[in-house]
Amino acid sequence: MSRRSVVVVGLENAGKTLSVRQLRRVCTTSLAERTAGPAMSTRTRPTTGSEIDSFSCGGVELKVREVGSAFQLRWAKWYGNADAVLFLVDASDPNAAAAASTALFDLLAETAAGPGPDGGVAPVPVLVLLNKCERCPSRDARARMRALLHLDALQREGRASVLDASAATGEGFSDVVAWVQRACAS
Ligand SMILES: Nc1nc2c(ncn2[C@@H]2O[C@H](COP(=O)(O)OP(=O)(O)OP(=O)(O)O)[C@@H](O)[C@H]2O)c(=O)[nH]1
Ligand SMILES: [Mg+2]
Repeated sequence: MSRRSVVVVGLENAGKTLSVRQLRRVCTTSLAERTAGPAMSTRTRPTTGSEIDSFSCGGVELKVREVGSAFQLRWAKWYGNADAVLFLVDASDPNAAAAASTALFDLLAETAAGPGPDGGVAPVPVLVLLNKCERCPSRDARARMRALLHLDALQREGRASVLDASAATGEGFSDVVAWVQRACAS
């Protein structure tokens, strides 16, 4: 089975750990099992450093590494070996949007730089996950968050993909898995 590596980054409390749990759940169980089985626990602990989980997903062995915001200045260290990067945003917290936007633009500068004398990493596909979307059900709230993060322009320019999701309810995660599989297939 081929192996692929996914890196999950984002500000503190954005939902990185729960998203990895949800990703594993969608990859390793059927919809019928998820519907009939017990709800997934949403309790997490803050991650110190980085955490790795491995599971198979559509015939590929995925190694998923969460890297906490405390390591933000060193995130690029992990992009070089990644096939895909998920950037998690707490879409229900507009107060965190400015910091998230800065972190996202730094990330995109690093992931798009390509190898070169000035030390970039190979280009890697980036998915911005607007998490906790069940907390901001209104179209206006979602549009405001997209605007604060300049996501429409980033999508238009092909610099990042964007999906709404909720790691708590699982909403949007089949699309997340489909995106990861596409990114890892290329
Ligand atoms: N309502 C809601 N809560 C969520 C969602 N995703 C995560 N949470 C909650 O947000 C809190 C933080 O989630 P984590 O997954 O630990 O976030 P994290 O980004 O890994 O946090 P750090 O590792 O501390 O940086 C927990 O209480 C989760 O249950 C979501 O989609 N909706
Ligand atoms: Mg965590």
